[in-house]
Order: sequence, then C-alpha cells, then structure tokens
Amino acid sequence: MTLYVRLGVLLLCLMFFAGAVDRNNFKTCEQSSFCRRCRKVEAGKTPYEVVPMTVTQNGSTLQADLFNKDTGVNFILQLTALKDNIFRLHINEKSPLHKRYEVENALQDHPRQAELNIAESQSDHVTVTSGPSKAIIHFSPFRVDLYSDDHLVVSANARGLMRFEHLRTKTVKQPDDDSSNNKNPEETEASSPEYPGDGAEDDPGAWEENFKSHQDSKPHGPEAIALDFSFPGAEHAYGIPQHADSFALRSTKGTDPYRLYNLDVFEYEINERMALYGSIPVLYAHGKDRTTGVFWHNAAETWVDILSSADNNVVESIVNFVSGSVKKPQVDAHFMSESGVIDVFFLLGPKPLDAFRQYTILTGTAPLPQMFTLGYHQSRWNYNDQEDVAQIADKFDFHDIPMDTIWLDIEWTDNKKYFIWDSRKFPNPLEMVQNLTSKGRKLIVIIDPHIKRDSTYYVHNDATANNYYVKHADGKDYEGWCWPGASSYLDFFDPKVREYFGEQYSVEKFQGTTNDVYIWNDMNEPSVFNGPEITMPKDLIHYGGWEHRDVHNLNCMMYTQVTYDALYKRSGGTLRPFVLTRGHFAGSQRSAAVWTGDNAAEWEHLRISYPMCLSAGVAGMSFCGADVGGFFKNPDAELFIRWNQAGAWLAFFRQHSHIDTKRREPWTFNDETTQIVRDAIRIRYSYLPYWYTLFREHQVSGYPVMRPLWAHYSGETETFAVDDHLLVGDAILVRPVFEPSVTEVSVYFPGEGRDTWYDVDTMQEHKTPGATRIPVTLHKIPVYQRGGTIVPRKMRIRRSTAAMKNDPYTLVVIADAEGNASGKLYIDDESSFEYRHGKYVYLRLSFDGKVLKSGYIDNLANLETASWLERVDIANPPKGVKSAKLTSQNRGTVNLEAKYNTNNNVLTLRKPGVNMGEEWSIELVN
Ligand code: NBV
Repeated sequence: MTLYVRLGVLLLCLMFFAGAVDRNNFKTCEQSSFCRRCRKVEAGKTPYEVVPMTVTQNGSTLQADLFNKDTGVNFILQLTALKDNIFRLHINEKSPLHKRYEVENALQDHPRQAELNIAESQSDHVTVTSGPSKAIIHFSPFRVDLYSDDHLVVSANARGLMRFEHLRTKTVKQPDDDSSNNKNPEETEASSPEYPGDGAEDDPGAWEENFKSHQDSKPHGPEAIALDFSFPGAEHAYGIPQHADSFALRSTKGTDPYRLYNLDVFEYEINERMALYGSIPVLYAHGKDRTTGVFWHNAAETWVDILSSADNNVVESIVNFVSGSVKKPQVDAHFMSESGVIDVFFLLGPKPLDAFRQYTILTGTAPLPQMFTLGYHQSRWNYNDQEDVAQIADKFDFHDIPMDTIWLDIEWTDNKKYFIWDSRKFPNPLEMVQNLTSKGRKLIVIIDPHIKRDSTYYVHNDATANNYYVKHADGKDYEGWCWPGASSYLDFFDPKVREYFGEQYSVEKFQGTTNDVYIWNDMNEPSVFNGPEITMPKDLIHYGGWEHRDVHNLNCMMYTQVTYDALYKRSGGTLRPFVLTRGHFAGSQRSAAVWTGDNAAEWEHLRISYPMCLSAGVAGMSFCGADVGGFFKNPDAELFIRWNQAGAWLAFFRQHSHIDTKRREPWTFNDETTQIVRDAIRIRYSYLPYWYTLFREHQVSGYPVMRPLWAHYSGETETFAVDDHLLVGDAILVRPVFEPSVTEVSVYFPGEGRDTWYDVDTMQEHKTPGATRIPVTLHKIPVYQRGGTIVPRKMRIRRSTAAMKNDPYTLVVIADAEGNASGKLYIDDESSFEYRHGKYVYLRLSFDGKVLKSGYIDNLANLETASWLERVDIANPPKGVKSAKLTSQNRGTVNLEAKYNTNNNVLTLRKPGVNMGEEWSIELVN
C-alpha cells in the first residue's frame, strides 16, 4: 500500500468512528483575524460620512463620495433603483491600490434598472424615490434608510458597524525604527496624527495568519468589509443557509456568528451556526406586516451576527430612534466578509413571496427539471458492481416499489479517476445503463472535482500540459490530498478549463455512458483533506489573478455550471440536465439540486432536514433534500420509516448511506417496514403532477416549492418559529413525525379559522385553528389539503415516472366555506425543452360550487397528451348532487355518474374521460 492509500484508509476509519464533529479543524470568529476585527467595531461610532458636495445622479443611480474620518480614505457610494422593488447599494474604494474582487456569476443577468427621482436634497441627507419605495441617505453619520410604502423597513449602518478596510502596503518595521517616521505616503495617509487609522495592522493576523499547521500568506493584507442592517418591525430573520440550525435564525449574542464558508464538515452537528457545504448570503427579516431581504453579494468567507428583538433592549431600535415612539420588534444583522466590496441588494417585499421572488429575479430560478428527478432515488456508497445494480432494480420491481434512479458513488471509478470505469466491477456499463433505461430508469454517477495526479490519467496530463490547475502564488500547480491521494484542482474560473472539462461529459469521451446518465457533483466546497479547514488555502491563485480567498464560496458553482452546460450540450440541447451538488452559492439553483450532506441516522438529523431545506428554498435552492435514512450510522426500522415518510415531502427524495452502514433498501428490515415505506414512496408518486406544476411555477415566479407556513400566513405570529411543518405549494400542509414511539403529535393548522384542512387519506376536516394534538400510527404522517384547493394526482402507481407519463389524472377538489376551489396543472413531455416552444398545457382548474372547469392559462401553448381525466373527488361538495354533465369540444356533452360517500363527505365522478390537453367543464346536476 502506498503511503497515501494507507493514510486514506486511516482517515476513513477515523472518520467513521469519530462520532462528532472535530471543532478543532474549524475556525471560530476569534481565530479568524478579519472576523475578530469586524466584530470589535463599536456600535454608534461610525467614522464614515457622505461628502454632501459630491452627490450626483446618473440615471437610476445616485452617487456620492464617502469619507472615512479615521483613515482619510475616500470611497464611492452608489445607490441604484432596480425594477421590482429592489435597491442596490455599492461601495468601493475611490482609488484602491489594486482592483478589488466583484462577484460576477451569481446574478443571472444585469439587474434591470428602475426610474429614480431625487425627492429632497438637504445639507444632511438626500431622499430618492422609486415606485412605492424610498431611500434616505443620511450624510453624517452615514446611514441609508429604506422605506417601502412609507414604512421604514431596513436601515444600513444604523448601528455604525460599517467597516471597509482599504488596501494598503505593508509597513516593514525596522527594529530601532521610530514608527511615526519613515513611512511611505500610503501608510501616512492611513495612520497620521490627523487620521488615527482603522487599527487593522494591530491585528496579528492582518498580514499573515496561522491556523493549526497552515499559514495564510495574505499578500494583500487586511481587506475586510462589513455592514449592519436593522429591520424595524421584524420579529425573526431567516435564510443565510447552509447551517444545521433552526429556520428562524437565533441571536448570536454571546456565541459565534453564523458562518458562511463552504466547508466539508465531517459529522456535522445540529443546532450549530458553524459553516457547512453551502453559503448563500441572503437574509430575510419578517414581521407581521412585511418581509424584507438583503442579499449580500460577496463570495468570500462571511460571518453574520444576528440580534433578535429580545436583545434589542441593549441596542436602541432604529424605529424608536427615528420616531421616538414605543418600542417595536426589530432584528439586526451584521455581515462581515474577508474581502471584496460592499454590494448589497435590498429586497423590499412587502410580502414573503415577493421577497423570495425578488431574490430569484436577481439570481435566477431553477430550470424546470425532468419528471424523473422528482421521483424516488436509490443511492448508496456504494452499489458494488453491475450485478448489484441489476439486482437492486429487480428488487424494486419485485416489491412493487417505484424507483427512478440508481446512483453510483466514487467506487465506480478506476481508482478515483473520474470518467473512467472500474472495469472489474463494471465490465459493461452500457449494458447496465440499458437495463435500467429499458424500465424507464436512469443512472446517476458521481464526478468529484479533485483530479488524481497520476501520469496515466489523461485529465491530469491535459490539465498539467495546459495549465488548467489552480496555482500557488509562485505559479506552481497546487497539490492537495483527497480520495485519489495526491490531487490537483481544475480552475473552473478559466473559460478554457470550463470548455475542456465540459467536453469530458460528451458520450463519446465519457465512455460507458449515454444521455440517460446524469451527474452528482460532490466535494466541491472544495474538500481538500490536508488543506486548512479541510479546504483550499486562501492564498492560491485563480484565473484572472484572483486569490481563492475572494472566490471561495463561488467556486462550487463554477463547477456545477460546467456540468449543467455539458449535459445540455451532450444531448444537443434536447434533454433537461440534472446535477446534484453539495457545495452551493447564490445562483446555484440555475444548475443544480442540493442535499444537506452527510447527516446521521438520528432522530434530530431527520428533524433538522426540514428547516435546512426551508432555508435553502427561500434562498432559491428549492430543489433540496436530505439523505433519507441518515448517511452515517444505521437507522432502526421506525426511524427509517419516518424518514421515508418525511423525505417523500421534500423536493428531492433520495435514500443514501455511508459505505460502512448496513444495507437499507426498503425491503431490508421486515415486511411491515417494506409495506409502509412502499406506501410512502407510492404517495410521493401519486402527487408528482402537483410537484411538477409547482416546479414550473417556481421557474416562472421564483416561489419556493416547499414553503414555511408564514409564506402564506404572514401575519400569523405563531407560525414564525414553526419549522417542523412545511407547505408544499399553498395547498398541502405536512407535519412529519420526528419523534420516536409517539402516538400523537402536535399539528399547527394555520389560517386562524379562515382555512379548513382535510386529512389527505381520510378527508376528515380540521377546522380548529392553531396547535392540535393529532393521533398518529406508524403507517402515516399528518398531511392535509387546504379547503379551497384543487390538487392534481395520478393514482396508477408504476415502477417509474416514465411508465406513468401517459397515465390519467385524478383531481382532488376541496371546496372552501363558500363552496369554491382552485388549482393549476402543468403538463408537458416531462423531459425535453419543447415546452419552450409552446409544447405544454398550463391549466387553471376552478370550482364554483356547481361547475368544475379546466381552462388554458396560456392560450398559445398546446400539447398532444395521451393523458385523460380519470376521476374527480370533491370533498365538502354541495348537497343533493345526482349526476354531472361534462362538456368539451372533442367529447361534446357526456353524462357522468356521481357517487356520494357519506363516510368521508366526498362526491366522486368516475371516468370523465376527457383529454387533459383540452378545455372542459363539468356541471354538477341535482
Ligand atoms: O463519495 C463518498 C461520500 C458520499 O457518499 C457522500 O454523500 C458525500 O457527502 N462523500 C461525501 C465523501 C466522504 C464522506 C465521508
């Protein structure tokens, strides 16, 4: 065994048996010099002031000089009005020593500008308006207040915590040097008697920083930026994923801030603010009246302090400060980043869905996925060989459990040389793929970003020859250590590298694959086993000369974007790509789905999967799931059942497990478990038309598919901290069982009595609002459909989504108190981009107590579908209905039999038989 292999095995063993996160591997704020400095800034003493004479307007942008009284350094401030109730604040040095990094890839386009008017210009402030919004820039002390509909919703630098460390040259101190003399002009400017300086140099980590055995050379010295935001009226803050913590962010007073730095955290613990695999710097503050977001457009390591209302007796609320009125709730956030510029988007809501949409207007939405990606995924580290894969697929059929994909983890490769099969285990991959696809299933294989440094590996040779690797400052290729042993890392910021790597996915180059093989990108934080904090050193150099420090959190997305584009190209733009990523950043939703990484088979890990995916969802990554069953350790049958039942209601539904765990396919426990898990998966398949419609809605509107209750009940304070329930769209309420051995759970029914909720299995109605104890058995979890909605389903469950494509639909109509209901249904070919050319139907379904109708939302679209309407269930129907009359162009008028079930108060219309591609109406007849 080589040294690397032995070390690898040792590390793997240590990893599996360690049992808890090793905190020593990761920095605290105090151990990070820039976080320490930013956090030390004292509230209420901001040295920044706007120079009144310099205020100018240029179209949608108001510009002014901002002066730091402590350092004498000038900055340029720009406030830009954008369409859709968004403002952008941008601050950079007026004459930086060299260019500072500005993130380019998170925004999907240039944000569209809106008209900006100067409403008032005074000696101490300037007021601008844009649509329903207004911003006041206060000059001294510098503060920006943003108003939506005349309500102050967010204020920047209200606490005066702004810090912008200007670039400087290093002072080389001579031993007997009188440090006030012998300074170059740069230094004199930064710390003369007139300008006491910002104290950055006093920090021992300013020009080089050590952590464990690692040294960060920091050639540019201190360059941190920070700004605080106060949200008057807000009761909670949410967002800034990824953390294994509650959905509502907790106060960081007396603890470390939330950290955003993409890291491979082995055996992460829950209820922690430590960094995890992804970093999305968008935060929402929500109160009874409105939701406001800030998107901190920065890709460097970032820490975020949160003060909640409870802490605000210490910090005077900005509302009270401005109006002198009675105390209102307020949330405060303080963003601190290691480098870059201040570039922040204010998402002025006013409602939760408005703010979520504003974020996706900037960073994009997830493209409509293929239907198969919404089915059930079966993964394991690892399915051993070709035979194993075939047997697993057969067993799903044998047990009559639907399944759409089988996943292969790293062991499919030839010694971790991605793109090359281990030919002993997989002698004929094409045959394996063909066996799966013949049953409508797909194969998904892992491709990690580390490249084995092996002279027999063409990717390594190409990368070395063409300078494709990330480099040290001296120009040498960086070498780290990962699964393959000695590894280097392609620089995905280089367009040539992107092109090269993308080509490797073509079916010609990636032998043994077809267009039915999709991709899983793991370890892209990037994970470097022997690197500082298990990642890449910050002083490495990327394309364009940027330090890794500047781009760290964005790096993962450059990689998944290559995969997405490559899969698109591979099929000649005919098939929608599917990529799963672990690392993620703002905008990652455009290229990949995400999962919550290496969780454990523990009840608390099951529970945290809901808040984690809710956070991802409001940050654009709606296509989120967690390893069903838990990655590490072995779940018992009960936990396994509950995990499948809960996982079936997360957007991405995949079972996955560690190489050292017991096999845990649905039939590996006992018959009862097999049957219950089968039911959970089959229920998922029955709701796929609804999920698919929601994904289409997300693509168009940016609304997350899984939503917190307060997304729709924004004034209902009791919902604000609920994160063990979620809404799928606006019609389905899910409250999984997260506790062992319980016979009842508490379900919170939102709507304050205006809404009635119906158990989806029994149609039993729940009218009493608020928390209610609901009995549960092992066989089901509480799931409800809201009165007033129509949910499309398919009830003929088959082995895969492909097999169900042309199956007929069932509509579940639940009338509200007035007898009305509405819903939507989106149908297309479930796999191609033809929908972009009008090959789809998007239907508005409505019921007014007498007539149920299906009409086109988009008249120009049309689709020939084989699917027809098989059944309509109307819960809470009008009394005395005897029959029904269907009318459509193709079927004319047809009488339908209506059957009323007194047990569940449901009226059923069987076999209306109308094609789903046409418009129709069904009239109930007494
Ligand atoms: O590739 C192996 C695993 C994978 O199964 C898991 O899902 C990833 O999150 N991978 C991490 C590497 C190391 C796990 C200890």
